[in-house]
Amino acid sequence: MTQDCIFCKIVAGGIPSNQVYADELVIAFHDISPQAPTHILVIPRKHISDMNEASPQDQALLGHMMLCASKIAADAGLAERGYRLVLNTGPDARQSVFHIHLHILGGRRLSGQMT
Ligand code: DGP
Repeated sequence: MTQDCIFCKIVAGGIPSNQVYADELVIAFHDISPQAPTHILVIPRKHISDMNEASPQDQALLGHMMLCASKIAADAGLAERGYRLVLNTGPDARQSVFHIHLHILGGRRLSGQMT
């Protein structure tokens, strides 16, 4: 837990979230500012600021986040039509919360632009 991290506070239950999944390593909840009909964030319970801070020790955790995202997307009905997974790192990517999170975006035809 990092004192000033909003996502650490969500993990600790100090800030409410619309949670859709939780296990011993990650939680997932709806984004407060959805960019698509379905916009869910998957975050590790462990505080990792961004991908620059991730280490080989986090390999299994990061893989677990990806596999949880695919299960959550399937449970949300996105498997057939598809969805996008996004993980922003740093200012050029416009990362705004410095606790790693995987965006699951779906429920509409997304832009062909990756930028
Ligand atoms: P990023 O730009 O990749 O750092 O995305 C951060 C996302 O986190 C952004 O889409 C809005 C979301 N967010 C920020 N604060 C909160 C919050 O308190 N609750 C929820 N559910 N989402 C939040």
